[in-house]
Amino acid sequence: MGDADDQGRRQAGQGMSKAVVSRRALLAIVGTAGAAVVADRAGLFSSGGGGGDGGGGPQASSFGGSTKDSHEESNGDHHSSSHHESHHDSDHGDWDGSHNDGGYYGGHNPNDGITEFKSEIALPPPFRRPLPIPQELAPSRRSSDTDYYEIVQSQAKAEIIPGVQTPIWGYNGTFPGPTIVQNPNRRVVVRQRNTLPVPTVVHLHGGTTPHDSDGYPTDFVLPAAKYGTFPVMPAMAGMPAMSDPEAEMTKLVRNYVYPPQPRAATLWYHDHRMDFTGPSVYRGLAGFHIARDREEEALPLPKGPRDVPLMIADRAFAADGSFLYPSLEPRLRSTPGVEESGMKGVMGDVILVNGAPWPVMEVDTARYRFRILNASNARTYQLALEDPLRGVGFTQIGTDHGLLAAPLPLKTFQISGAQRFDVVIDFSKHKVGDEVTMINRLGSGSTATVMRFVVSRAMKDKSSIPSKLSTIDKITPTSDMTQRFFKFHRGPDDWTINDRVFEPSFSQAEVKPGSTELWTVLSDFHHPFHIHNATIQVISRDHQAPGPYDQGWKDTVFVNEGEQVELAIRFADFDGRYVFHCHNLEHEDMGMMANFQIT
Ligand SMILES: [Cu+2]
Repeated sequence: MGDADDQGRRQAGQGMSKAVVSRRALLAIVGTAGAAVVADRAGLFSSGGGGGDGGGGPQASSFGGSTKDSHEESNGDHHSSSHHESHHDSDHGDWDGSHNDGGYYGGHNPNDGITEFKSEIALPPPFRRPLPIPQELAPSRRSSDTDYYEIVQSQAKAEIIPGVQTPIWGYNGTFPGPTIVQNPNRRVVVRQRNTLPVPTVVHLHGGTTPHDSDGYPTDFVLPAAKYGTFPVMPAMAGMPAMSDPEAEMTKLVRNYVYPPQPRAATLWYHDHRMDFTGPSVYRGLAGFHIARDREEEALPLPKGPRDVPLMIADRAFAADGSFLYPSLEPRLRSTPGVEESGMKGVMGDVILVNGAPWPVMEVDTARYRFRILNASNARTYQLALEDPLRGVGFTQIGTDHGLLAAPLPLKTFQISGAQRFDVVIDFSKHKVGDEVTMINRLGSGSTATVMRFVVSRAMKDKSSIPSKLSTIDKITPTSDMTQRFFKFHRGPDDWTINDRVFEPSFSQAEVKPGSTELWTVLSDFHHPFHIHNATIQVISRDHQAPGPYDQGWKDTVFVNEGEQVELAIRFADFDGRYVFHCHNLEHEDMGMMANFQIT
C-alpha cells in the first residue's frame, strides 16, 4: 500500500466521536473514509493528556487495618491499631522525614489517568500468605555448551485469593512461570509448547537474542488445529484480516535459542503476541530468566536462598474469581483491544508478589538480595520501606542489565513497567520479631502496600556489598553518532510513535550491528520506553542530568509526561527485524510499537 494512503489511514479519524477501543477498529473505519491527513495535533506537549478515569479512591473494605498511615510513620509512632487507609499522595514529598532522594519525576504521578479496576470479591488481609518463590527449572538435558529446557504453556487454576480458584495461562501452568537460570558462557534452548487456545509468542525481555528467537510479535507459535486458524493481524468489521509475510510461525512448538548473555542480569520472559500482549501477560504468562556471569559470582553478595526474585504485579478479580480485564473479546481469539476504561492502561487493586497477594517473608538477621521486577501491565510503583530501624532502606546494586558500577543507597525508588532493580536490604541489625514493610508511595488504600518481611532467625551473615561492583563504560555522545527522534503520542483512539501505529511491514530505523546511536524520546504521556536486543544509557532528561533511578545499563526507561529523554542505545550484533515500544502493555497493544532493523 502506498505511503500517502498509509499515512491517511493512520492519521485520519480525528473526528471520530466515540472513544474507541482499538487501533484495528480505527483502521477499519478510517480505511473506508478516505485519506484525510491530519497535521500535527495541537497540544502535543501540553500536559494533562485528557482527564481520565482517575486512579480510584482508597479501597474500603476487607483490606482495612494493617496499612499504616505514612504521616504516623514519619512521626516515628507505630500505631499498629491504625485503621485508616494510607494515602501516599503526591504531596507526601518527604515521607520519611529524612532524605527525600527522588519522589517521582517531574511531580507527575505516572499512574494518573490510568483506571484502577476494583475487584468484585472480598480482598484478603495482607501478610498472611508466605512469599512463594518460583521454581527453578531443571534442564531436560545438557550438552557441552547448551542447557535445554522444556516449558508447556497451559491453562490451569491457581488459588491466589484464599478459597478462590482463578483460571490462569501459565508457563508450565504456573504464575509466575518457572525461573530459568542461564549459567556463564552457556547457551540456553527453551522448547516452548503451546497448549493454549490462542497463538503465543515468547519474548526474553532484556535478552541479547537472534531475531528468530526474540519473540517478534507475529512470530506465532500456533495452537492446536482444533482452535482454528489465526491471521497475524485479526480482522475487524469492514476490514479483512491481514498477514505479515515476514512472520516466522511454527506449529505447537518452537525452540527459542538464547546465546550466552553478555552480562549477569535479571531478565524475564513473557508473552508478546501482537495486539494481545496485555491480556496474555495479565493471565499469567511471565517468568524470570536470570543470567549469571563469573564477575558477579566472584562478589561476596548475598547468594542462594538470600538471592530472591520478586515479581510485582497488580491484578483485579471478577466475581467468579477470574482475573478482571476489560478485553473486548475475552477469548482473545479475534478482536483485540480493551474497553475505553482500559485505554490508558489496566491497573488492579490487588498487589501480587510472585503471584501471592501482599505476602510475608520470614528473613534471617542478614543481607538479602532482591531482584525486583515490575511485571504489571501499566502500574508504576514508588517503593520504600517502613522499618523500625529507620534509615536502613535499599542499596541498589543492579538494574535491567546487571550490576551498577558501585552500590547506590536509596530510601525509595520508582520502578515502571518491565524495569528491574536489584537491591540489597540489610536485616543484620534487626532483632528477631522486627517487621519491615515494603510500601508503594504511588498507591493508595490496598495498593499502597506491597509485602512484609518478618525477621525470624538470628544468623551470622558473611555477605557484604563491595564498594566496586562492576565496570560500566560510560557513553559520551559524539557528533558522529546517528541521532533520531521519536515522538510517543496519544492519538484520538490509539497510541502512536512518530504518528504511526505499529505495522509489521514498516521500519522506523535501520541501524548497524554493534553501533551506538543517540535517540531522543519525546512524550505527551508517561511511557516506559523499551527496546529489544539493545542496551541503553540515559544521557539526559529535559537537558538536565539523568534522574536518580537511571543508573547503569537499562532496557526500559521511564519517560514522563511532557518530557524529552536522550538515550544512548547500543545495539547487539544480531541482524534482523526487532521492535521498540512502550511497555505499558495496553499502549503497546494499541499501536505504540515500531520496527527497527539491524542490518
Ligand atoms: Cu505508553
